[in-house]
Amino acid sequence: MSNTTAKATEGAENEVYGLVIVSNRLPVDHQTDDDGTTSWRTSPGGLVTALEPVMRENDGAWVGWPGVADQDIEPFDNDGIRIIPVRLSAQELEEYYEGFSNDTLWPLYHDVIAPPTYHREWWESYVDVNRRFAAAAAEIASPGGVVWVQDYQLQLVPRLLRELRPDLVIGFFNHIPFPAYGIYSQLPWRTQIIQGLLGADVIGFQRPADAGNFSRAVRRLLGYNTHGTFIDVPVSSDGPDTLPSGVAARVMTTRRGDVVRSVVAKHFPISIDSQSYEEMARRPDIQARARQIREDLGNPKTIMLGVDRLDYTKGIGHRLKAFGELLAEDRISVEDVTLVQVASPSRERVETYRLLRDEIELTVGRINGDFSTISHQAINYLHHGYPREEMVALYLAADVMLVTALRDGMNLVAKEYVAVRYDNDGVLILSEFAGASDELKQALLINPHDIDGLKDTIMRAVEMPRAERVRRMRALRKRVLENDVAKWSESFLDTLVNGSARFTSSNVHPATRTARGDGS
Ligand code: GDG
Repeated sequence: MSNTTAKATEGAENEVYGLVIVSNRLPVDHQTDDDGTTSWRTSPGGLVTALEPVMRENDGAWVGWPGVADQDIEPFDNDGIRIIPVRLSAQELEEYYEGFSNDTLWPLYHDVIAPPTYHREWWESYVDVNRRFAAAAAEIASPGGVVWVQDYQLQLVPRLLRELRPDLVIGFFNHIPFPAYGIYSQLPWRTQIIQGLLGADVIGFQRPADAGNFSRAVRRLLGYNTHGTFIDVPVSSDGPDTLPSGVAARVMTTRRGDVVRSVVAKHFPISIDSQSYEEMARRPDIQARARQIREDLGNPKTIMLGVDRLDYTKGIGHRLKAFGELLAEDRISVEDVTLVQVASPSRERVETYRLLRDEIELTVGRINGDFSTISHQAINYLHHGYPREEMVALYLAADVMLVTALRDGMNLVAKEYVAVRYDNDGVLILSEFAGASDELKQALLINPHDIDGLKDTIMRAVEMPRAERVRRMRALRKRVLENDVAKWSESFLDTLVNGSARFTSSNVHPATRTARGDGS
């Protein structure tokens, strides 16, 4: 990141930072020990894994909610990252987070797999909380600094932040899909959300299709011109003198003479810290644990594995149905094949998630009741969160990895499985509705709604000759090792900081040219 300066000013009161990440949840968890002392521990999860290395390198600050309600917590340092907590009340958590984020936006953006709930109070809370996050970022970003806002909980922040600090360079990344207009248009606040996002200079999505859906929504709702990945956002200011200074302006004059901010809406597929997964997999203690897992499962010929947050988007029910039918039809037996399903607890205060848990556990109970023997269990169902070491041991032990999402922004589990398999063995079954399928073409791609197709693919995976497994896994590994999370963030930040190839000496607006100081 060439243009980013870290910590422009030192001092407790008015520290400012050249790179600020803003996300709903901070990458730390509050811990209370037995003796009552409290401390912070870095929390696991896709986004944290993704951004931690970039933050350390750039000595940046992270704005977000610390995970405890109704508490004012002072900024502090954690593992080389400055942490800026934003206070949320218990009621805001209910309305802004569990309500609008997880029960309105989440189901809507995942193609209404579950019905979204629309409540005006939830929306009002979403606006209030987004305003607070924007104010917190505005306070600590250095002049002309870079602010990178994460995910669907904070879609109004880019515009609110631009209003407060027009000098900033603002990026936004959407970790979940962006739906087609026919679905998106249900949202009563569809125009406000689009306008909120357009406050950013670069809006990143997981897949080209997501970026396309967003640009179409902008055309339909606001009538702005789009050209490929560029969107012309009219500048409402009165003239060059009132335009903000700094590279953030990105203002240009179109051929028709309109003065516009050129916003990029493009795919930047997220990834993982691939090397660290491989390194962990090579550790003798983790390999011993993987052997132990196989033994504890009764040394089956094939271990199949699913790892998901217990979420209705992940298609856990579909995979259980396929597995149960294969057992019922005697195409597989519990002596030969066992399924380990890690379903980590998630959003347990949202009703849809409680119902999903009941449904999944009923299905698991039925399949185990019908097919397990004293010595062999059909499904090992684990409703826990595990340390990363245990996850890696499970990936190493698994002959077949099942990713059957009905809709998923990317799915990092698929990439983690591939990164771990330095032995070039193992078969990945991957839903074409997960963003990862755009890149991981050598996986066995499936449509999870097609249960017969899924069953045939499971059989193909179970019976796949070693030579084919190795050929496929080699190709998958090349992809995941080359395109890791460092490359993802570099490519996003590079587009954000250095702008796009669209600016030429003839179309850059004079105010932007002066601010850049490069005459180009
Ligand atoms: C969202 C989007 C997108 C799960 N259980 C445990 C555990 N995990 C880890 C996995 C993986 C992460 O959580 C889950 O990431 P996913 O990508 O699979 O899914 P979401 O949580 O839905 O994430 C998704 C992602 O954002 C990033 O942009 O890919 O599409 O929905 O890293 O390993 N980790 C540990 N114990 C567990 O029990 N340690």
